[in-house]
Amino acid sequence: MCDKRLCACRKKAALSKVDPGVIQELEKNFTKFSSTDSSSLLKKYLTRELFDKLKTKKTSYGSTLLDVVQSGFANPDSGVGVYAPDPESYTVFAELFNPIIEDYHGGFEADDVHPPLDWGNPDNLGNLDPDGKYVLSTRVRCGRSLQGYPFNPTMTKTHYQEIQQKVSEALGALEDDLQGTYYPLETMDKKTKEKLIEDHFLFKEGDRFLQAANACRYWPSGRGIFLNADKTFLVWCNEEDHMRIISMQNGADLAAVYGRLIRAVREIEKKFSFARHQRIGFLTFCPSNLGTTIRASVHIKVPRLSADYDKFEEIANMYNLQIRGIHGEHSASEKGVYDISNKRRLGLSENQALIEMRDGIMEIIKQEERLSR
Ligand code: ADP
Ligand code: DAR
Repeated sequence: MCDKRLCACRKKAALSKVDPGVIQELEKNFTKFSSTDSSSLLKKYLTRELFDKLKTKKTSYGSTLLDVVQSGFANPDSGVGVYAPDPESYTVFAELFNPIIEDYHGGFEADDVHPPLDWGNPDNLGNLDPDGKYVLSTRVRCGRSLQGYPFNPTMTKTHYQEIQQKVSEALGALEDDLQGTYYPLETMDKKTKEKLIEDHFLFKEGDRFLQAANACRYWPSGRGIFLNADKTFLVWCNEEDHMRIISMQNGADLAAVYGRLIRAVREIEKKFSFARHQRIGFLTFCPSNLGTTIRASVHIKVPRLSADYDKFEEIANMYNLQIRGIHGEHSASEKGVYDISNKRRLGLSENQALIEMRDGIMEIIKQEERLSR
């Protein structure tokens, strides 16, 4: 992707100064943000001193501090508040990203190094709820960025279309239970789209955090979803990340879901070079997904435990679990069903992340059972 001409452009971009208009926009928004209540990690770590230090920096892709913080400035209710506009921004703006990364991933310090990829043996994870009393469905996903491409705010329409072409071509060669069809969002009818979103297969549209991060330009061009016949293996193209590789099915057979994801990634990685940093692992648009990029979740019915939400959250925090609503991030629970998943993705292996999720879910089930006696 990075031909000589492009590399020369990038070198020039890195040496050029940040546009005065960008600095003016940054100053205006920082002043407003400074007097706005927010519990985001951006609010916690972007001091005036650090802001002054970073506002004149630029990556070779041309990304500035504005590209990093604009979503968090516009959405004070963000949890994290920053995104990486390109792979290099994790280095150029490290003084802001590193404390946020350490805080989010539970102590991954600036001199820590993410461990090598280790899937482990999925068979060891078993079925979390063989009697089907609590777990409705299980999903394990990871993110992958194609080497040589920037991330959303810095991508051109051609980038989106090129990535879609490469991804759909590679997925079209998958066989057996991974065989399926790629559906570009551009040609998907509204009814099909709404049904896929309602049934938890397709990503939601109009996420205000992504919109404010300039992650939805040219929408829906270059975006789409790959589905196998059973809808147990899916790949999202160019939503938040270049690829989200997803395995999911009804029930609690974590071993089967995780085993399918491993098989799929091992097939897909034969076709691409993924962006991976020697210290922070696989690179993603959001720092909350770095490292393993793994989110392993269950949709679980825990009406008794969730009745005391503080206790519910306390147990989740004890096991490094994150509670989401039924339609994922920033959504509400329905009929006592929650999306519970591992929170940490960086500083531990894929295998360790799955074990951490399994142990946490088993404790949640144990607590719900205790309350039902
Ligand atoms: P991610 O960042 O992993 O994509 P989101 O929170 O955006 O997660 O959720 C994406 C979609 O996946 C949502 O529709 C959500 O309901 C669905 N989902 C997540 N976990 C499960 C699960 N265990 N079973 C069924 N659907 C799930
Ligand atoms: N909404 C942003 C992102 C948080 C992590 N979730 C992602 N990347 N989907 C926030 O700062 O809350």
